[in-house]
Amino acid sequence: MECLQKKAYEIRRDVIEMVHNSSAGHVGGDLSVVDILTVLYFKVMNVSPEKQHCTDRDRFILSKGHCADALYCVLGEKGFFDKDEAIRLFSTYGSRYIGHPNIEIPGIEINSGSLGHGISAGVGMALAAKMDGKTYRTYVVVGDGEMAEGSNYEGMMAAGHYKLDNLCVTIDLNRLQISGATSEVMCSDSLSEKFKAFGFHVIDVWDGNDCGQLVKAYDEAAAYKGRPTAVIAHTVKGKGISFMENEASWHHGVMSEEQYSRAVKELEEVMA
Ligand SMILES: Cc1ncc(C[n+]2csc(CCOP(=O)(O)OP(=O)(O)O)c2C)c(N)n1
Ligand SMILES: [Mg+2]
Repeated sequence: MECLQKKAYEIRRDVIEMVHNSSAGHVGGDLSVVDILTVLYFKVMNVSPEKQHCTDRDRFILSKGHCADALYCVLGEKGFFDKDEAIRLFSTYGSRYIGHPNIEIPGIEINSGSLGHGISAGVGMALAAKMDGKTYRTYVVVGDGEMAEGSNYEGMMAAGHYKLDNLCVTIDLNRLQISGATSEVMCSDSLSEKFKAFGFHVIDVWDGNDCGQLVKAYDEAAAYKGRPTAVIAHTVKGKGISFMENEASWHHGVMSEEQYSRAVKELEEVMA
């Protein structure tokens, strides 16, 4: 297995541990976004614990903030804090590792979890870079269910208006949201056309759980000048655990001991 993909699977393993340990978290969306986060943090973005106060660091916003547990596992793996401590303390009373990202945690740029704000916040960061003559790039990850929030479209309009080619929005398109299929809850079809209409360069990644395909897309985004980029990543919610894949009930499902053992076994077989 390719090195980056292997890391994504190791992080999946951490996510399963964190979610099982806490009986909390959003395992379905974590497993769909893990490859995107792994590629961004370990291949694409100029971020590190040493550079966390450097003004030229790239900026990252997990707009689908309910998947904080996946982000904590990635940030821990990257060395921003003790990953084992985060796994142990996630969602426990008094812990800073709460269920949605917050800026008390090293590496987190902005609080999120109230869906629909990440694109606008990213526009602000990207516009600030242009105004200050800085070269950093801003990366935002949104969910497809989240695209039902109207505020996203104001952010997209501003990104296109200001030609923010230093902004890259990734849509984790897993076709499910909290209570069922996006097609039933609130249709999120034609996202490519919607982003294009607001002036984005759009890249479809047909397997958004394939690190190789994601790396290519982010290389193209970084090279593209004059427009912001939207990477539409076609993912599988619950990816990697057979009984969780494409099942809305695993949005924030809690595993029994037997399910936990099966999940660990399945991941270890892939990584072997
Ligand atoms: C403003 C707001 N409304 C509702 C919610 C409750 N909520 C949490 S997750 C979620 C579904 C998100 O679905 P999607 O963006 O597709 O995420 P994913 O499938 O990647 O988990 C909802 C509605 C919220 N967090 N914020
Ligand atoms: Mg979704």
